[in-house]
Amino acid sequence: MSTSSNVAPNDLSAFWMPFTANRQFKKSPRMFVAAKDMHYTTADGRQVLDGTAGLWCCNAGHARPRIVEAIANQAAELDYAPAFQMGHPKAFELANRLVDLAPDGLDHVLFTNSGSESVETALKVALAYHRVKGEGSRFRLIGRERGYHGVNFGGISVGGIVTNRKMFGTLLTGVDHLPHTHNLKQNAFSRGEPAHGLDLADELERIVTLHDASTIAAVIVEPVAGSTGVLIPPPGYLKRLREITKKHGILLIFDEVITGYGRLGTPFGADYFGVVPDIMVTAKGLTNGVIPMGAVMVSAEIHDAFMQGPEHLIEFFHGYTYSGNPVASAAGLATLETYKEEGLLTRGAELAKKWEDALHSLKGLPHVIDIRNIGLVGAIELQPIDGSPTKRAFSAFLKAFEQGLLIRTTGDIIALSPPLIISESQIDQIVSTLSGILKTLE
Ligand code: PXG
Repeated sequence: MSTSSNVAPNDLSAFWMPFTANRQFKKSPRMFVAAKDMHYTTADGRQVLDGTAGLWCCNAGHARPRIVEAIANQAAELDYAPAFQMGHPKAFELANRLVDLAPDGLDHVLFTNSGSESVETALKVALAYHRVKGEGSRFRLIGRERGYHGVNFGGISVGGIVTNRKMFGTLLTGVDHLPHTHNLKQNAFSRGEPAHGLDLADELERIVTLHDASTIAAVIVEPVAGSTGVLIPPPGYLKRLREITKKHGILLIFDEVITGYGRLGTPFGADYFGVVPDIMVTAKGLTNGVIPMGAVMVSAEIHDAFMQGPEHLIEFFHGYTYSGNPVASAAGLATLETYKEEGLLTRGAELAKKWEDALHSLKGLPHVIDIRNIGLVGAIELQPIDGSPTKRAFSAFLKAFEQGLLIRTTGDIIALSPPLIISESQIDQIVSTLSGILKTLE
């Protein structure tokens, strides 16, 4: 039985695990076998409080009845319908619901199966849009240092995490990067948006001057960079990117794979920051992480630019076998219903102050060099062990798991993003567990 706690290492060899130290893991595996609401159950029967909503995706918590039921019913009723040249009602219904939820101006939806595919879709829409408008010279894509946009070639090209890029050759050509906004010197221990760094948005003007606006198709950023350790922009930063892109006819893409579906206490990061992009990339929380699905929302202007020419011709040569898959669509509809019924897309705003105070109470503990928070996202940055970066935070991860708490670490940063159903006492539990661990770390 591969679900027991004492699985022999040989049983684990076939699965080459993603973003995992495979040999280390397989020597001492950590297995979840069940989940309900705020907790996982381990193979040896322990309860583990989910401090990360899985991987930033189970925003409504685990095994929520409406979602479970919707998936089962849909699989029995219509398991699959061809995605090309055929349709089924739930994909259209879900697209309509998403347009209702998205900021005004984002009126059409393309479905994918992951954040990575949503990113590729958005980049391709942006390039093709300029071309159908007769501006095919706009081929450049601008990302940001420390950005994470999934693992496919477009995403790692505009992304800015060196370990994800350096093994893979020339990537996409014609890509440039904005500087990241992380500034420990001036902004450490900021509560919410940090004060310094607005001028970093003006770097976009420098990039436009360097390449000329007529060569640039789009700028893609995460409203809050998640994977790279919760980097929160200073006030006005995203507004300024919006102004500059608009001025130069460049599309602005928000990658909301993490910030979407309530994570910041608003439906989307665009709502939190009051900035509407031309394209919004989502996934994860769309189906509560239960069934893989992504959705890319685009403006009517972009969509309508493609709807020219003879009506019998395909307007955009892109899509996936599983775009708008019936079971995924049913999961998405049930997830949105659950969010609505329980007010989860704004619950993060109600808890934000409690969350902020709880996290910042860890200031002053050993090795803690920064604490960041926004909505229901948090990060605790640790001083790396000299010569052994990542070890200190990873050992915090292992200790937390032993003590019944799931956290995420990236480099020497602990990232937290609990399900939006978390209670105040569970927030206290996260912080007191971490407090104990930080005091004992090497
Ligand atoms: N964009 C952003 C902003 C993401 O955070 C992706 C795209 C890619 O999504 P897929 O579904 O293809 O993985 C992501 C994914 C972490 C962590 O712990 C973050 C992600 C995935 C796994 C772990 O920070 N983000």
